[in-house]
Amino acid sequence: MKKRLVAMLLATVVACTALAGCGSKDGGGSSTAEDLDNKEEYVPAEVDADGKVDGIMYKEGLPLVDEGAYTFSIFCDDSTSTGEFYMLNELEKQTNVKVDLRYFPYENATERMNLDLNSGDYADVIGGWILSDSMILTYGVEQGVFIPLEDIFEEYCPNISAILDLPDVREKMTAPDGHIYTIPYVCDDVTVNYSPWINTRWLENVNMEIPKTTEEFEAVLKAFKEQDANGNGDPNDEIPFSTDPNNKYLQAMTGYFGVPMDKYGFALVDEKPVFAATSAKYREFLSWFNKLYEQGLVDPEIFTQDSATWEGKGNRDMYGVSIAYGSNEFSGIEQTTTKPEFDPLPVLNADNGGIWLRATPGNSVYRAQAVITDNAEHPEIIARWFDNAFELENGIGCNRGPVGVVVFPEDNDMYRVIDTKTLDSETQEKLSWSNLWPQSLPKFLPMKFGKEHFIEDNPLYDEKKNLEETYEPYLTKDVIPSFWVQPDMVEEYSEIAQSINDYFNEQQALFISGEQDVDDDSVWETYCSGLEAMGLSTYLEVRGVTEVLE
Ligand SMILES: [Ca+2]
Repeated sequence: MKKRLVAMLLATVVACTALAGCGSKDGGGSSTAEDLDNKEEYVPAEVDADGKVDGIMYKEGLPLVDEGAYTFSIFCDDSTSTGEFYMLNELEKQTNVKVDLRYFPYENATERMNLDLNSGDYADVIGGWILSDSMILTYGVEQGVFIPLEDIFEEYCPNISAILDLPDVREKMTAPDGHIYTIPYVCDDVTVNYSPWINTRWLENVNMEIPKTTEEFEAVLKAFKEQDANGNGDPNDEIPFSTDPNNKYLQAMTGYFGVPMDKYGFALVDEKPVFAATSAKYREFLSWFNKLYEQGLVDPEIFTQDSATWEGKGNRDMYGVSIAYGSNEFSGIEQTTTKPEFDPLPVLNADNGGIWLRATPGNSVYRAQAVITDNAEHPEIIARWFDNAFELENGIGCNRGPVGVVVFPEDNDMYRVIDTKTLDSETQEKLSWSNLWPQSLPKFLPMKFGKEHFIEDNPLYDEKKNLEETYEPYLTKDVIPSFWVQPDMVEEYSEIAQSINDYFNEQQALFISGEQDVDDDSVWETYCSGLEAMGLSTYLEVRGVTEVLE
């Protein structure tokens, strides 16, 4: 469950980096850098004789307020099977602050957030993977709906300030107008996020080895389709290849042809970012993958199914290969101490230039994860509430489970993590990762803390570690660089980025499914000129990418 949620989160954040998520296009016209920096200076209030700021918040220590004195609302995308988040209740006990949490599944949350923002009836905090850089720019820099936080952090938030002082963090968090609009979310991260996983039991059943080239891969998929690979007696219920509907990552396989691409069509070639969505190599990938599709080797619902359908088929042992963050997301096989049936599909054609895009350098700074809006009364209470959530033992609670219940301090700053399977099933569920904390919201543990300070009673087999080790020799050295759009370009860029991204995805589906013939030069030309007509040159200029790969 843990890995599965991380998966969803990571996928979506990548999406948010360039995606223009905002529905509002009437943000007051174009702005210049000068007229943007006229936000009211934050003036810290006096502290009264009770040690309270504004007569409500204790400036230091816990609780933050007197009982019943303050409630704020958080809107985010998330889910919980119990209807509660364990650590939110713990934080309420510590701070006396009540949280009115409004959460929606990722699929519906963006639409709901846009409705709220347009109506003016939005929450005090908006957070999660539904936020994006362009929303920070539109609603923060341009409109002032999201408020600048740097002075509040400076005045009241020692933990957040320490996080901002970590290498590169403050720089990445600071918007082009010099303000910080979000609560920082800094964490250890994986070098490979979404990748194909192959069923080794099926391979044994069809008597084949793990494929190493695109030709061998095709032969394996054919064997999966033609034989009773899952061994249930029915030779026709196998689906050789599928992918996570929310994180398809199909274009990543252009790396097998030498161009490791991200979901926006950017790639690193000789470690330099280029736009590759009109390149011959991407076209070669599409043509290859269309042939797999035409032979019935690809899930016919790949472009239409939702997560539940994908998981359902995986749980019924119908998938030979699927792209996913972790194999248990779709296999339904519970993680144990031993290796699961699924292995990482190696980077194909590795002996012939096959390469994979490095997702992160091993850690990530998420700068569009939680904002405080101008509807919030006493934003400093909210900032301190997050600051308290970032205290070490609260961070442990949000990441692994509450201290004293799941995690126990030992000597030398070490913490023992018990096997939660030893607890009764109700407690297990209450303390499962997705019920600890809205995992789409910022949380914090010092870098590598889990690796260096946790002693696991029952360490689960780490398939992501196996994946990372398998891929490391074939990963790009760098990652696609992040960027901020200059304030005067925000509106224009948002619209262009949204249309280009939608078009890129639509066209990819049409080419793969064969509704458009990728091998027809005039069709390909029309696709390429479609991108140009949408403002590709402006899009690339804003992102500082100068090369369009041919
Ligand atoms: Ca079968």
